[in-house]
Amino acid sequence: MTKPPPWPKPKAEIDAGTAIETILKDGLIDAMDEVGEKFSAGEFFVPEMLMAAQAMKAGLELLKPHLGEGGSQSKGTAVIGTVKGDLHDIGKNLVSMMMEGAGFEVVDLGVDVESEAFVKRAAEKNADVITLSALLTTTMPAMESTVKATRTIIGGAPVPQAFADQIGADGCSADAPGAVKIVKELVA
Ligand code: B12
Repeated sequence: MTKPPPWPKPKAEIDAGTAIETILKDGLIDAMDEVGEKFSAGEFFVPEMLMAAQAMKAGLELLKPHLGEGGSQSKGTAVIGTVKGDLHDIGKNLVSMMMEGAGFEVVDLGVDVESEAFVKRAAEKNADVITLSALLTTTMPAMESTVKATRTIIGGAPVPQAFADQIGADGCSADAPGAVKIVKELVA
């Protein structure tokens, strides 16, 4: 039987006082990268990736209480999820945990999430940001459709283009025909 790799032991490292970032990076994330490399090389298959995922999830649960930086007042609300067609959730969960730790309220929609669901939940929760995760090159286009679904154009008598640029709006117009023109361009 081949010798098992030196699996990271987060509990022992936490108890030993190792920096949380070190445990996360050198222990968990680097180990996962190795799993990915072995999968690419045809040495590991989906069951091995699943086992690694379970180990990583267990490790992250141990690290979770140590990921915060305090503050009881909510700094804002984020809707998070993994895009349609994609089942990877470890990175998304980590982002979620760290954002919670940093004081944000996080609404986690899980994996395989439709663009419309992000937009709907963001509206319901009056969210400040939508946070999309994708691990497959084939699911990256699903990010674009969500971003497109959340395009914002602004206008009104006092509103200049410079303000749209400043706040990251997708377009700005001084009049209604201009609004229609921009919307047409955005949905084209
Ligand atoms: C574990 C794993 C799985 C597990 C997932 C379990 C789970 N619950 O997540 C399982 C076994 C289910 C799986 C399945 C598949 N997988 Co997979 N998987 C992996 C693996 C080994 C690790 C991913 C991981 O969790 N990394 C650890 C986390 C912490 O890192 P991360 O996700 O990158 O997240 C970090 C950053 O990206 C970032 N981040 C993540 N999300 C977000 C969001 C925002 C907004 C921001 C700002 C940042 C951010 O922050 C995170 C923390 O630093 C990777 C290889 C790799 N090293 O990435 C392959 C990998 C992603 N999988 C791959 C493949 C091909 C598949 C399958 C198609 C295999 C198959 N033939 O069935 C299926 C697809 C299933 C599907 N429809 O989704 C390929 C993707 C290739 C590609 N370029 O598209 C990879 C790269 C493996 C490889 N080398 O070929 N997989």
